[in-house]
Order: sequence, then structure tokens, then C-alpha cells
Amino acid sequence: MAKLFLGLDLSTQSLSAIVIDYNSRRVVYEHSINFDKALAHYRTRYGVLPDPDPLLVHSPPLMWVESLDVLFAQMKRDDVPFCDILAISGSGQQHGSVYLNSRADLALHKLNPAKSLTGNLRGVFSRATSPIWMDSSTSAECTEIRAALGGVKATSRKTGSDAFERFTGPQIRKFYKTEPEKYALTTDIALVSSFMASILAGKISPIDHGDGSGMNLMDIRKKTWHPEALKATAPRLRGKLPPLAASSKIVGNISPYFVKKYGFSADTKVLVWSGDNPCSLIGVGLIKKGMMAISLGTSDTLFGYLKRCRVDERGEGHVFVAPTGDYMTLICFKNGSLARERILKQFGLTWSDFDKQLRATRPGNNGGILLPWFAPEIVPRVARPGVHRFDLDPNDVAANCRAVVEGQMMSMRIHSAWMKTKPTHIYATGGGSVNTGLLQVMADVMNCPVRRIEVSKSAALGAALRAAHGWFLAEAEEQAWENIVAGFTSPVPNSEIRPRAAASRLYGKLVDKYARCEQAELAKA
Ligand code: XUL
Repeated sequence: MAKLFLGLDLSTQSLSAIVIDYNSRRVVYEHSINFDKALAHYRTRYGVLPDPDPLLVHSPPLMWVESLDVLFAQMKRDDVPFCDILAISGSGQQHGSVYLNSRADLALHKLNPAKSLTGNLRGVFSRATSPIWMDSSTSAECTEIRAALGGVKATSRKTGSDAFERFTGPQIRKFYKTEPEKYALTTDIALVSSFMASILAGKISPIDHGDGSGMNLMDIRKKTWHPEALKATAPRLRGKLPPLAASSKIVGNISPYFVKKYGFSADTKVLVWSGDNPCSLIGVGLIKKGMMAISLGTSDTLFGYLKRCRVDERGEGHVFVAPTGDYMTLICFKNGSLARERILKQFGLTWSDFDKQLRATRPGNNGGILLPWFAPEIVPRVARPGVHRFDLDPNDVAANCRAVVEGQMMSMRIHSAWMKTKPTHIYATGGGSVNTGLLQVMADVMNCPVRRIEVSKSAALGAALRAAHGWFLAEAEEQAWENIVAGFTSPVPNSEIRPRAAASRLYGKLVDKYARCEQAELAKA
């Protein structure tokens, strides 16, 4: 007998669904709705509203509402057995916020299946557009909040992260400052995640601790709203925020709207949604101390499980509550593939040439160092781009290929040292992880075995696994997280790359040189 759980993922560009059968450990259905294509009438590009100001990045929340009807209609056509789904949870792009007026609560309770979701919810917004994680227009508000909370170190200690432009608190503060009348008309502020859960459950949903950690508003240790942070952000804010809840919290049974329209069972449980990064942590299977993943994309992201709450007092890395109730970290390096591709282009190489050049050079690159800040960097914070070479000939093709990768990996090692957790394994994902030369440098620099995993849709899978976990918990049949993820998340067979002792020893010294070069350039800036 199958045990079906639905995981949804509302990302920047699409809404995706994964249905898993927990008993057979299989993904039995997957589908994605692309906003630009399927909902072209909202005129988004890559899921966001074009704006002449590059700092302003908003999306229309009504588009997200409509995408749910479009997705479920397709799933119905595909004969997904909605009536057998036991529980649903979801993953939302983190930090984005939705502003609701006094009509929202009633409209959610009374969703009318004779109308579409947009027909039901068109009038519930006090702000027509939602700032999302790509928005970086709130530098002034970050400075104000950081100052009110006592500086970078204090802000990180209190909320898990320094104040960041895309985080929800600074975004709310800007809304309050620039549109005070609309702020006053706002009765409820939701995250993308809690907004979608509210529609499914037909009532305002709590914000889960994981996504709540990305707001600069939650006390990262107590997992409650932080009174000082609320005060530093905007007046009367507490009354506009929902309660916070653990990631296993059931919001309620699914709204009758979905029962009548699509044939869900009235008993289907809706769990709180979480952010895409906490969901991906589970989707990739990082549930134990020492488990870390590095995703090699346009930007490189290091994320990992933390048993205890420990924050980065330099304010570069983020700490979020993990779905397990423990913690996770996320450190984003902007110059990932972006930097590797720039070297590739500069020397007219293909990826296979790049790999050959890496193999033709020796670990340590004879002391040659490259700081790969082709674009402004997030970690470490570098506002003005610049590529800096030390003991490195800018025309030496092979040495530059090695230097960009070694530089990136050494930077990851240096800027994740605050976690004080030596990884037992690193799981490499993302486009760049097919390059084994690159993974060897990663293993040698981090002095840790690297395994490759394929994780398309890791956030939706993580959401489905969270739904399973929460459902079993509510049935008083709690399952250990190891059981929950077993069979759904596993490395690519024979993909393990082990660190080489001599190379690791050499990097142990070279990181000090890299750190000195970095410090020297940061001091100049
Ligand atoms: C994390 C972040 C992004 C978004 C969208 O801090 O901004 O990863 O969650 O994916």
C-alpha cells in the first residue's frame, strides 16, 4: 500500500511538485510550471517584474496564487491520485514577503471552489508586488537595523545573520518608510512559504523556524520573535506577524476548496512550508554532524548541518534553524562558475581543456594565488570587483586555471572555519560538480572526501520528506530522520574522491598565504 506525500517548491522562476511514495522510496510524479511561459500575462522575466532600477526586484504574488491552480489542474489531467495524498508541505524562495489586508483572513477561510484562486484572492493584498531575495534596495535600512541592534556581531548573535538587503526585516522597514499608508493597511505579513501554506490550509499559516531565520527578526536561539529586532524594524510589527512554529507543525487539514475542486481527501494534512535552503538540506540528506554540501553553480554555495547554534560573528555566513530542529549554515560565494567561466573565456578554453589544464599543474601552483573577485563578492564582502594575482603570471594558462579553483576552495575553507565543524564528507552538487579535477582540489583543500550527488529538485523533495516526517509525528509514529531520507538521497555510485595527504598538507600552509593576500586587498579597499 502506497503512502503518498506531496512536496511543492515555489522558486523564483517556477512552481514544482514532487509526489513520493514513502513505502517504495520512489518519486512517483514530478511536474513544473514555469511562470514566464505558463503565466505570461504577468509579464515576468525569469519570474520577476522587469524594473529599470537594478536594485529593485519584485514578483507579483497573484501569479504565485494562480500557479497553484495551474499546477493542480495539470496534476489532475495527469491522474495524480490526490485522494491518496496524506500530507503536503512546501519550500519557498527565502526572504520574499507578501503583504495582506484585512480581507485576507476571511477570504482564505471561505475559498469558493466555484471561482479560481485568483478570483478568490485578488483583493487581499495591501501591496501588489512582493520584494524577493534578489532585491538589494535596502542598504540604508540594513545600516539602521544593524546600528539599532548594536553592530554586525550583535546582529548576527541575535538573529543568526548580519542585516542583509534581501532579508525580510530590512524589506519591511523600507515598505514602512516609503509607503506608510499601505503599511498601516497591512494586517498580516507572510513569507512566500507561509503565504502558500495559508492558501492550502485556508487560514493564515505560521512561519516556520527555518524560513523565520532569514528575516533578521527571529531570536536564533530562542526561536521566538526578537523584541529588539521588531522594534528596530517597524512600529506595530508584532501584530502583523503570524506565530513561529517548528518545521513539523501541521497548520490544519487542506481547505475544502482543494477537496471539491481537485479531489483531495478532506483529511489531507497541510504542514508549514519552509525556505528552499532548509528544505534542500533535507532533500540532499544532510541530517548529521559533519555533513556539508557545496553547490557549484553560477555562485558557489556551501551549506551544512550544525548540531549547535554557532553564528559567524564576522557577519558573512548565515545560520538558519534546520527542519530537524538543529541548525544549518549557508555561505554564498558570488564568484563561482561566474569566475571559472571568465578564465575559460579569457584563454578561449572548453570545460574539457580546463580540466586538462588542472591535471597538468601541481597542487599549490608553486605558491601562485588568485583572488577571484570578477564580480562584487558576498564572502568576503567586496564592493568593487577586482582580480588580484600574487606570484602568478597572468598569461600562464594552466596556472591561472588552477589558481581560480584553488582560490575559490581556499576561500571556502577560510570563511567556513567559524563553524568549527570539520566535515566528514562533502557532497558536491550543481553544474560544476561534473568536473572531477575541480572536485579533487576541493577534497585536497578541505582535507575531506568528496562525493557527488545529483539533486535536481532537492527543495521539492525535501518538502515532501518534511511532509512525511510531520505526518508520522502527528500519527504518533515518529520516524528518525535517517529513516525518512534513506533511499531518497544517495551519492552517485563510485563518485568518491579522496584527499591526497601530501596535497592537503601543502594547502594547510597555503591557506595562510591566501588569507594574508585577501586581508591585504580588503585593507586597501
Ligand atoms: C538564501 C537566498 C537564496 C534564496 C532563493 O539566503 O537568498 O538561496 O533562498 O533561492
